[in-house]
Amino acid sequence: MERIHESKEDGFIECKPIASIVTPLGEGGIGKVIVSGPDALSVVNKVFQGKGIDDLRKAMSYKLYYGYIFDGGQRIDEVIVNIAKKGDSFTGEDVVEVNCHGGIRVLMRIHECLQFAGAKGAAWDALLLQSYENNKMDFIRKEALLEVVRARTRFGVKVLLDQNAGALSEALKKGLEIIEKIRQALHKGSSRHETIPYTEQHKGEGKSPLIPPCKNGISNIPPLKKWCKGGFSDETSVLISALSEHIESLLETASLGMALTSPQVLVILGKPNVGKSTIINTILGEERMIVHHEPGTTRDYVSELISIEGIPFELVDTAGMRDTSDKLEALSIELTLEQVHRSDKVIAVFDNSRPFDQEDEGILNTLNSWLKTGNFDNLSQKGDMKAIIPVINKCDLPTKLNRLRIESALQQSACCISAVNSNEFEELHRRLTEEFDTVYKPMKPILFNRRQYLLMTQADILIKQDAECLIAKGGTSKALQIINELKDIFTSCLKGH
Ligand SMILES: Nc1nc2c(ncn2[C@@H]2O[C@H](COP(=O)(O)OP(=O)(O)O)[C@@H](O)[C@H]2O)c(=O)[nH]1
Ligand SMILES: [Mg+2]
Repeated sequence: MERIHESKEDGFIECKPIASIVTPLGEGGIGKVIVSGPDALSVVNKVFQGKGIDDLRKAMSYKLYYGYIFDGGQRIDEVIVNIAKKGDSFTGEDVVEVNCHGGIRVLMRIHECLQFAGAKGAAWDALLLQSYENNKMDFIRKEALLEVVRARTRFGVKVLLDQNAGALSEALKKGLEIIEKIRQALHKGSSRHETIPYTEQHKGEGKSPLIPPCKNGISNIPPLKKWCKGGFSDETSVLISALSEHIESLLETASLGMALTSPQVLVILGKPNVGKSTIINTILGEERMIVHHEPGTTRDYVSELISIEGIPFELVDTAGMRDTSDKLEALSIELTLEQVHRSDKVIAVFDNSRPFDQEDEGILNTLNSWLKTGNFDNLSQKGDMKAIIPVINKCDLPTKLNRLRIESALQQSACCISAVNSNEFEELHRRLTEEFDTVYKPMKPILFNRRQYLLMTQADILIKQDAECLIAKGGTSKALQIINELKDIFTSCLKGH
């Protein structure tokens, strides 16, 4: 938080309120500066002359006050001031909203005046931090609000507003409740001493029908529900199984959540003249790119943000790829490769009206090298064959292309389209969004950033690695340690530390 603690000469510490411009700096009817902190009312009072109120410190919450902001004797702007006292405000501090005219100059001048009057200038998200520090908003809700303002699609806004309203926070709290119940069940179990520890019971036999032998990795451990059913149906097993399923269901939401907050880079690749720019124009629904019948028209790459089923994509058109001695074209090809390497998905385009040739072969080779350098982070399809969508364009013209050659190289069927006639794009859209669960129920918890995803992955690994220690009676101290670790992970996710 930007709140500054300053030492006075007598050692007394004071806290400056923060002043943040919360509307964009640009032309607009209205601009807003928010002052928030213990002395917010007295700071604004120094520069505000109101009609019908001589001292802003006497102002009441939820009331609007009309007046002017003055800098010395000079009138800066006509404003309406809105007050929310500590307890009523979203930051948990006294808040004064100064609503002035929009435009860079007026806003900046008022912001400067407020700083001169004793506020500390800060970016608008410092207000969220203040709100979080005063327990008005948990960390997840703060993260969600920051993403709401950056959201690219209506669907993104809907999902993120739900997370801001507490959908994910509640799911994490539910996880913490289950963890607490496991702790209680473990205590009960350990006081009864009713069964022999797993390690003794199955020592050396390695053929327990219920629990596989202890492993360091998670790979050999089947999903918990499978081996909890078989006989270990005591309370602890059931609760651990419930927690594991809860974590798994949260992890399943991460690819959608992260795609909503950071647009997927979608590169369109193909030899010159296959119709890449035409495909993009059709997807965009307007003639925004240069389409030319001479091969190699797109010299540089052009990118556009688009929404398909509410998922934002950065769609990148590239220069056609082929061997060339032309310096400019060679540079374009280099740029194309750069784009391919930063992409999450690639639409590989081939021309139905021309036979498969060396240039098409070059495209397949580029895709192969991309697959090899792919970033295997488990989350996106990046570096996965499924991240490549083969498209055969110009299907309105007689077929000369060997389609099977492409389909067998890319191990999947191709989408056949005709970009000039805007035909058969539904299948392409379906392929682009099939990895995301776009059927969304209101207030569904969604993991929407890498921090949350990594923490839940950590919890998933921990519970799967050590589940048998949790279930085995007698291993209680180790079990409690695991429970504490799980609690720490969930708490960090919720509270951000
Ligand atoms: N018949 C036919 N022509 C197409 C189709 N798609 C693109 N074209 C034409 O192919 C030429 C090259 O298209 P363009 O999009 O510039 O190709 P790029 O070099 O891959 O970007 C243009 O004359 C387009 O009108 C299609 O589906 N059918
Ligand atoms: Mg082009």
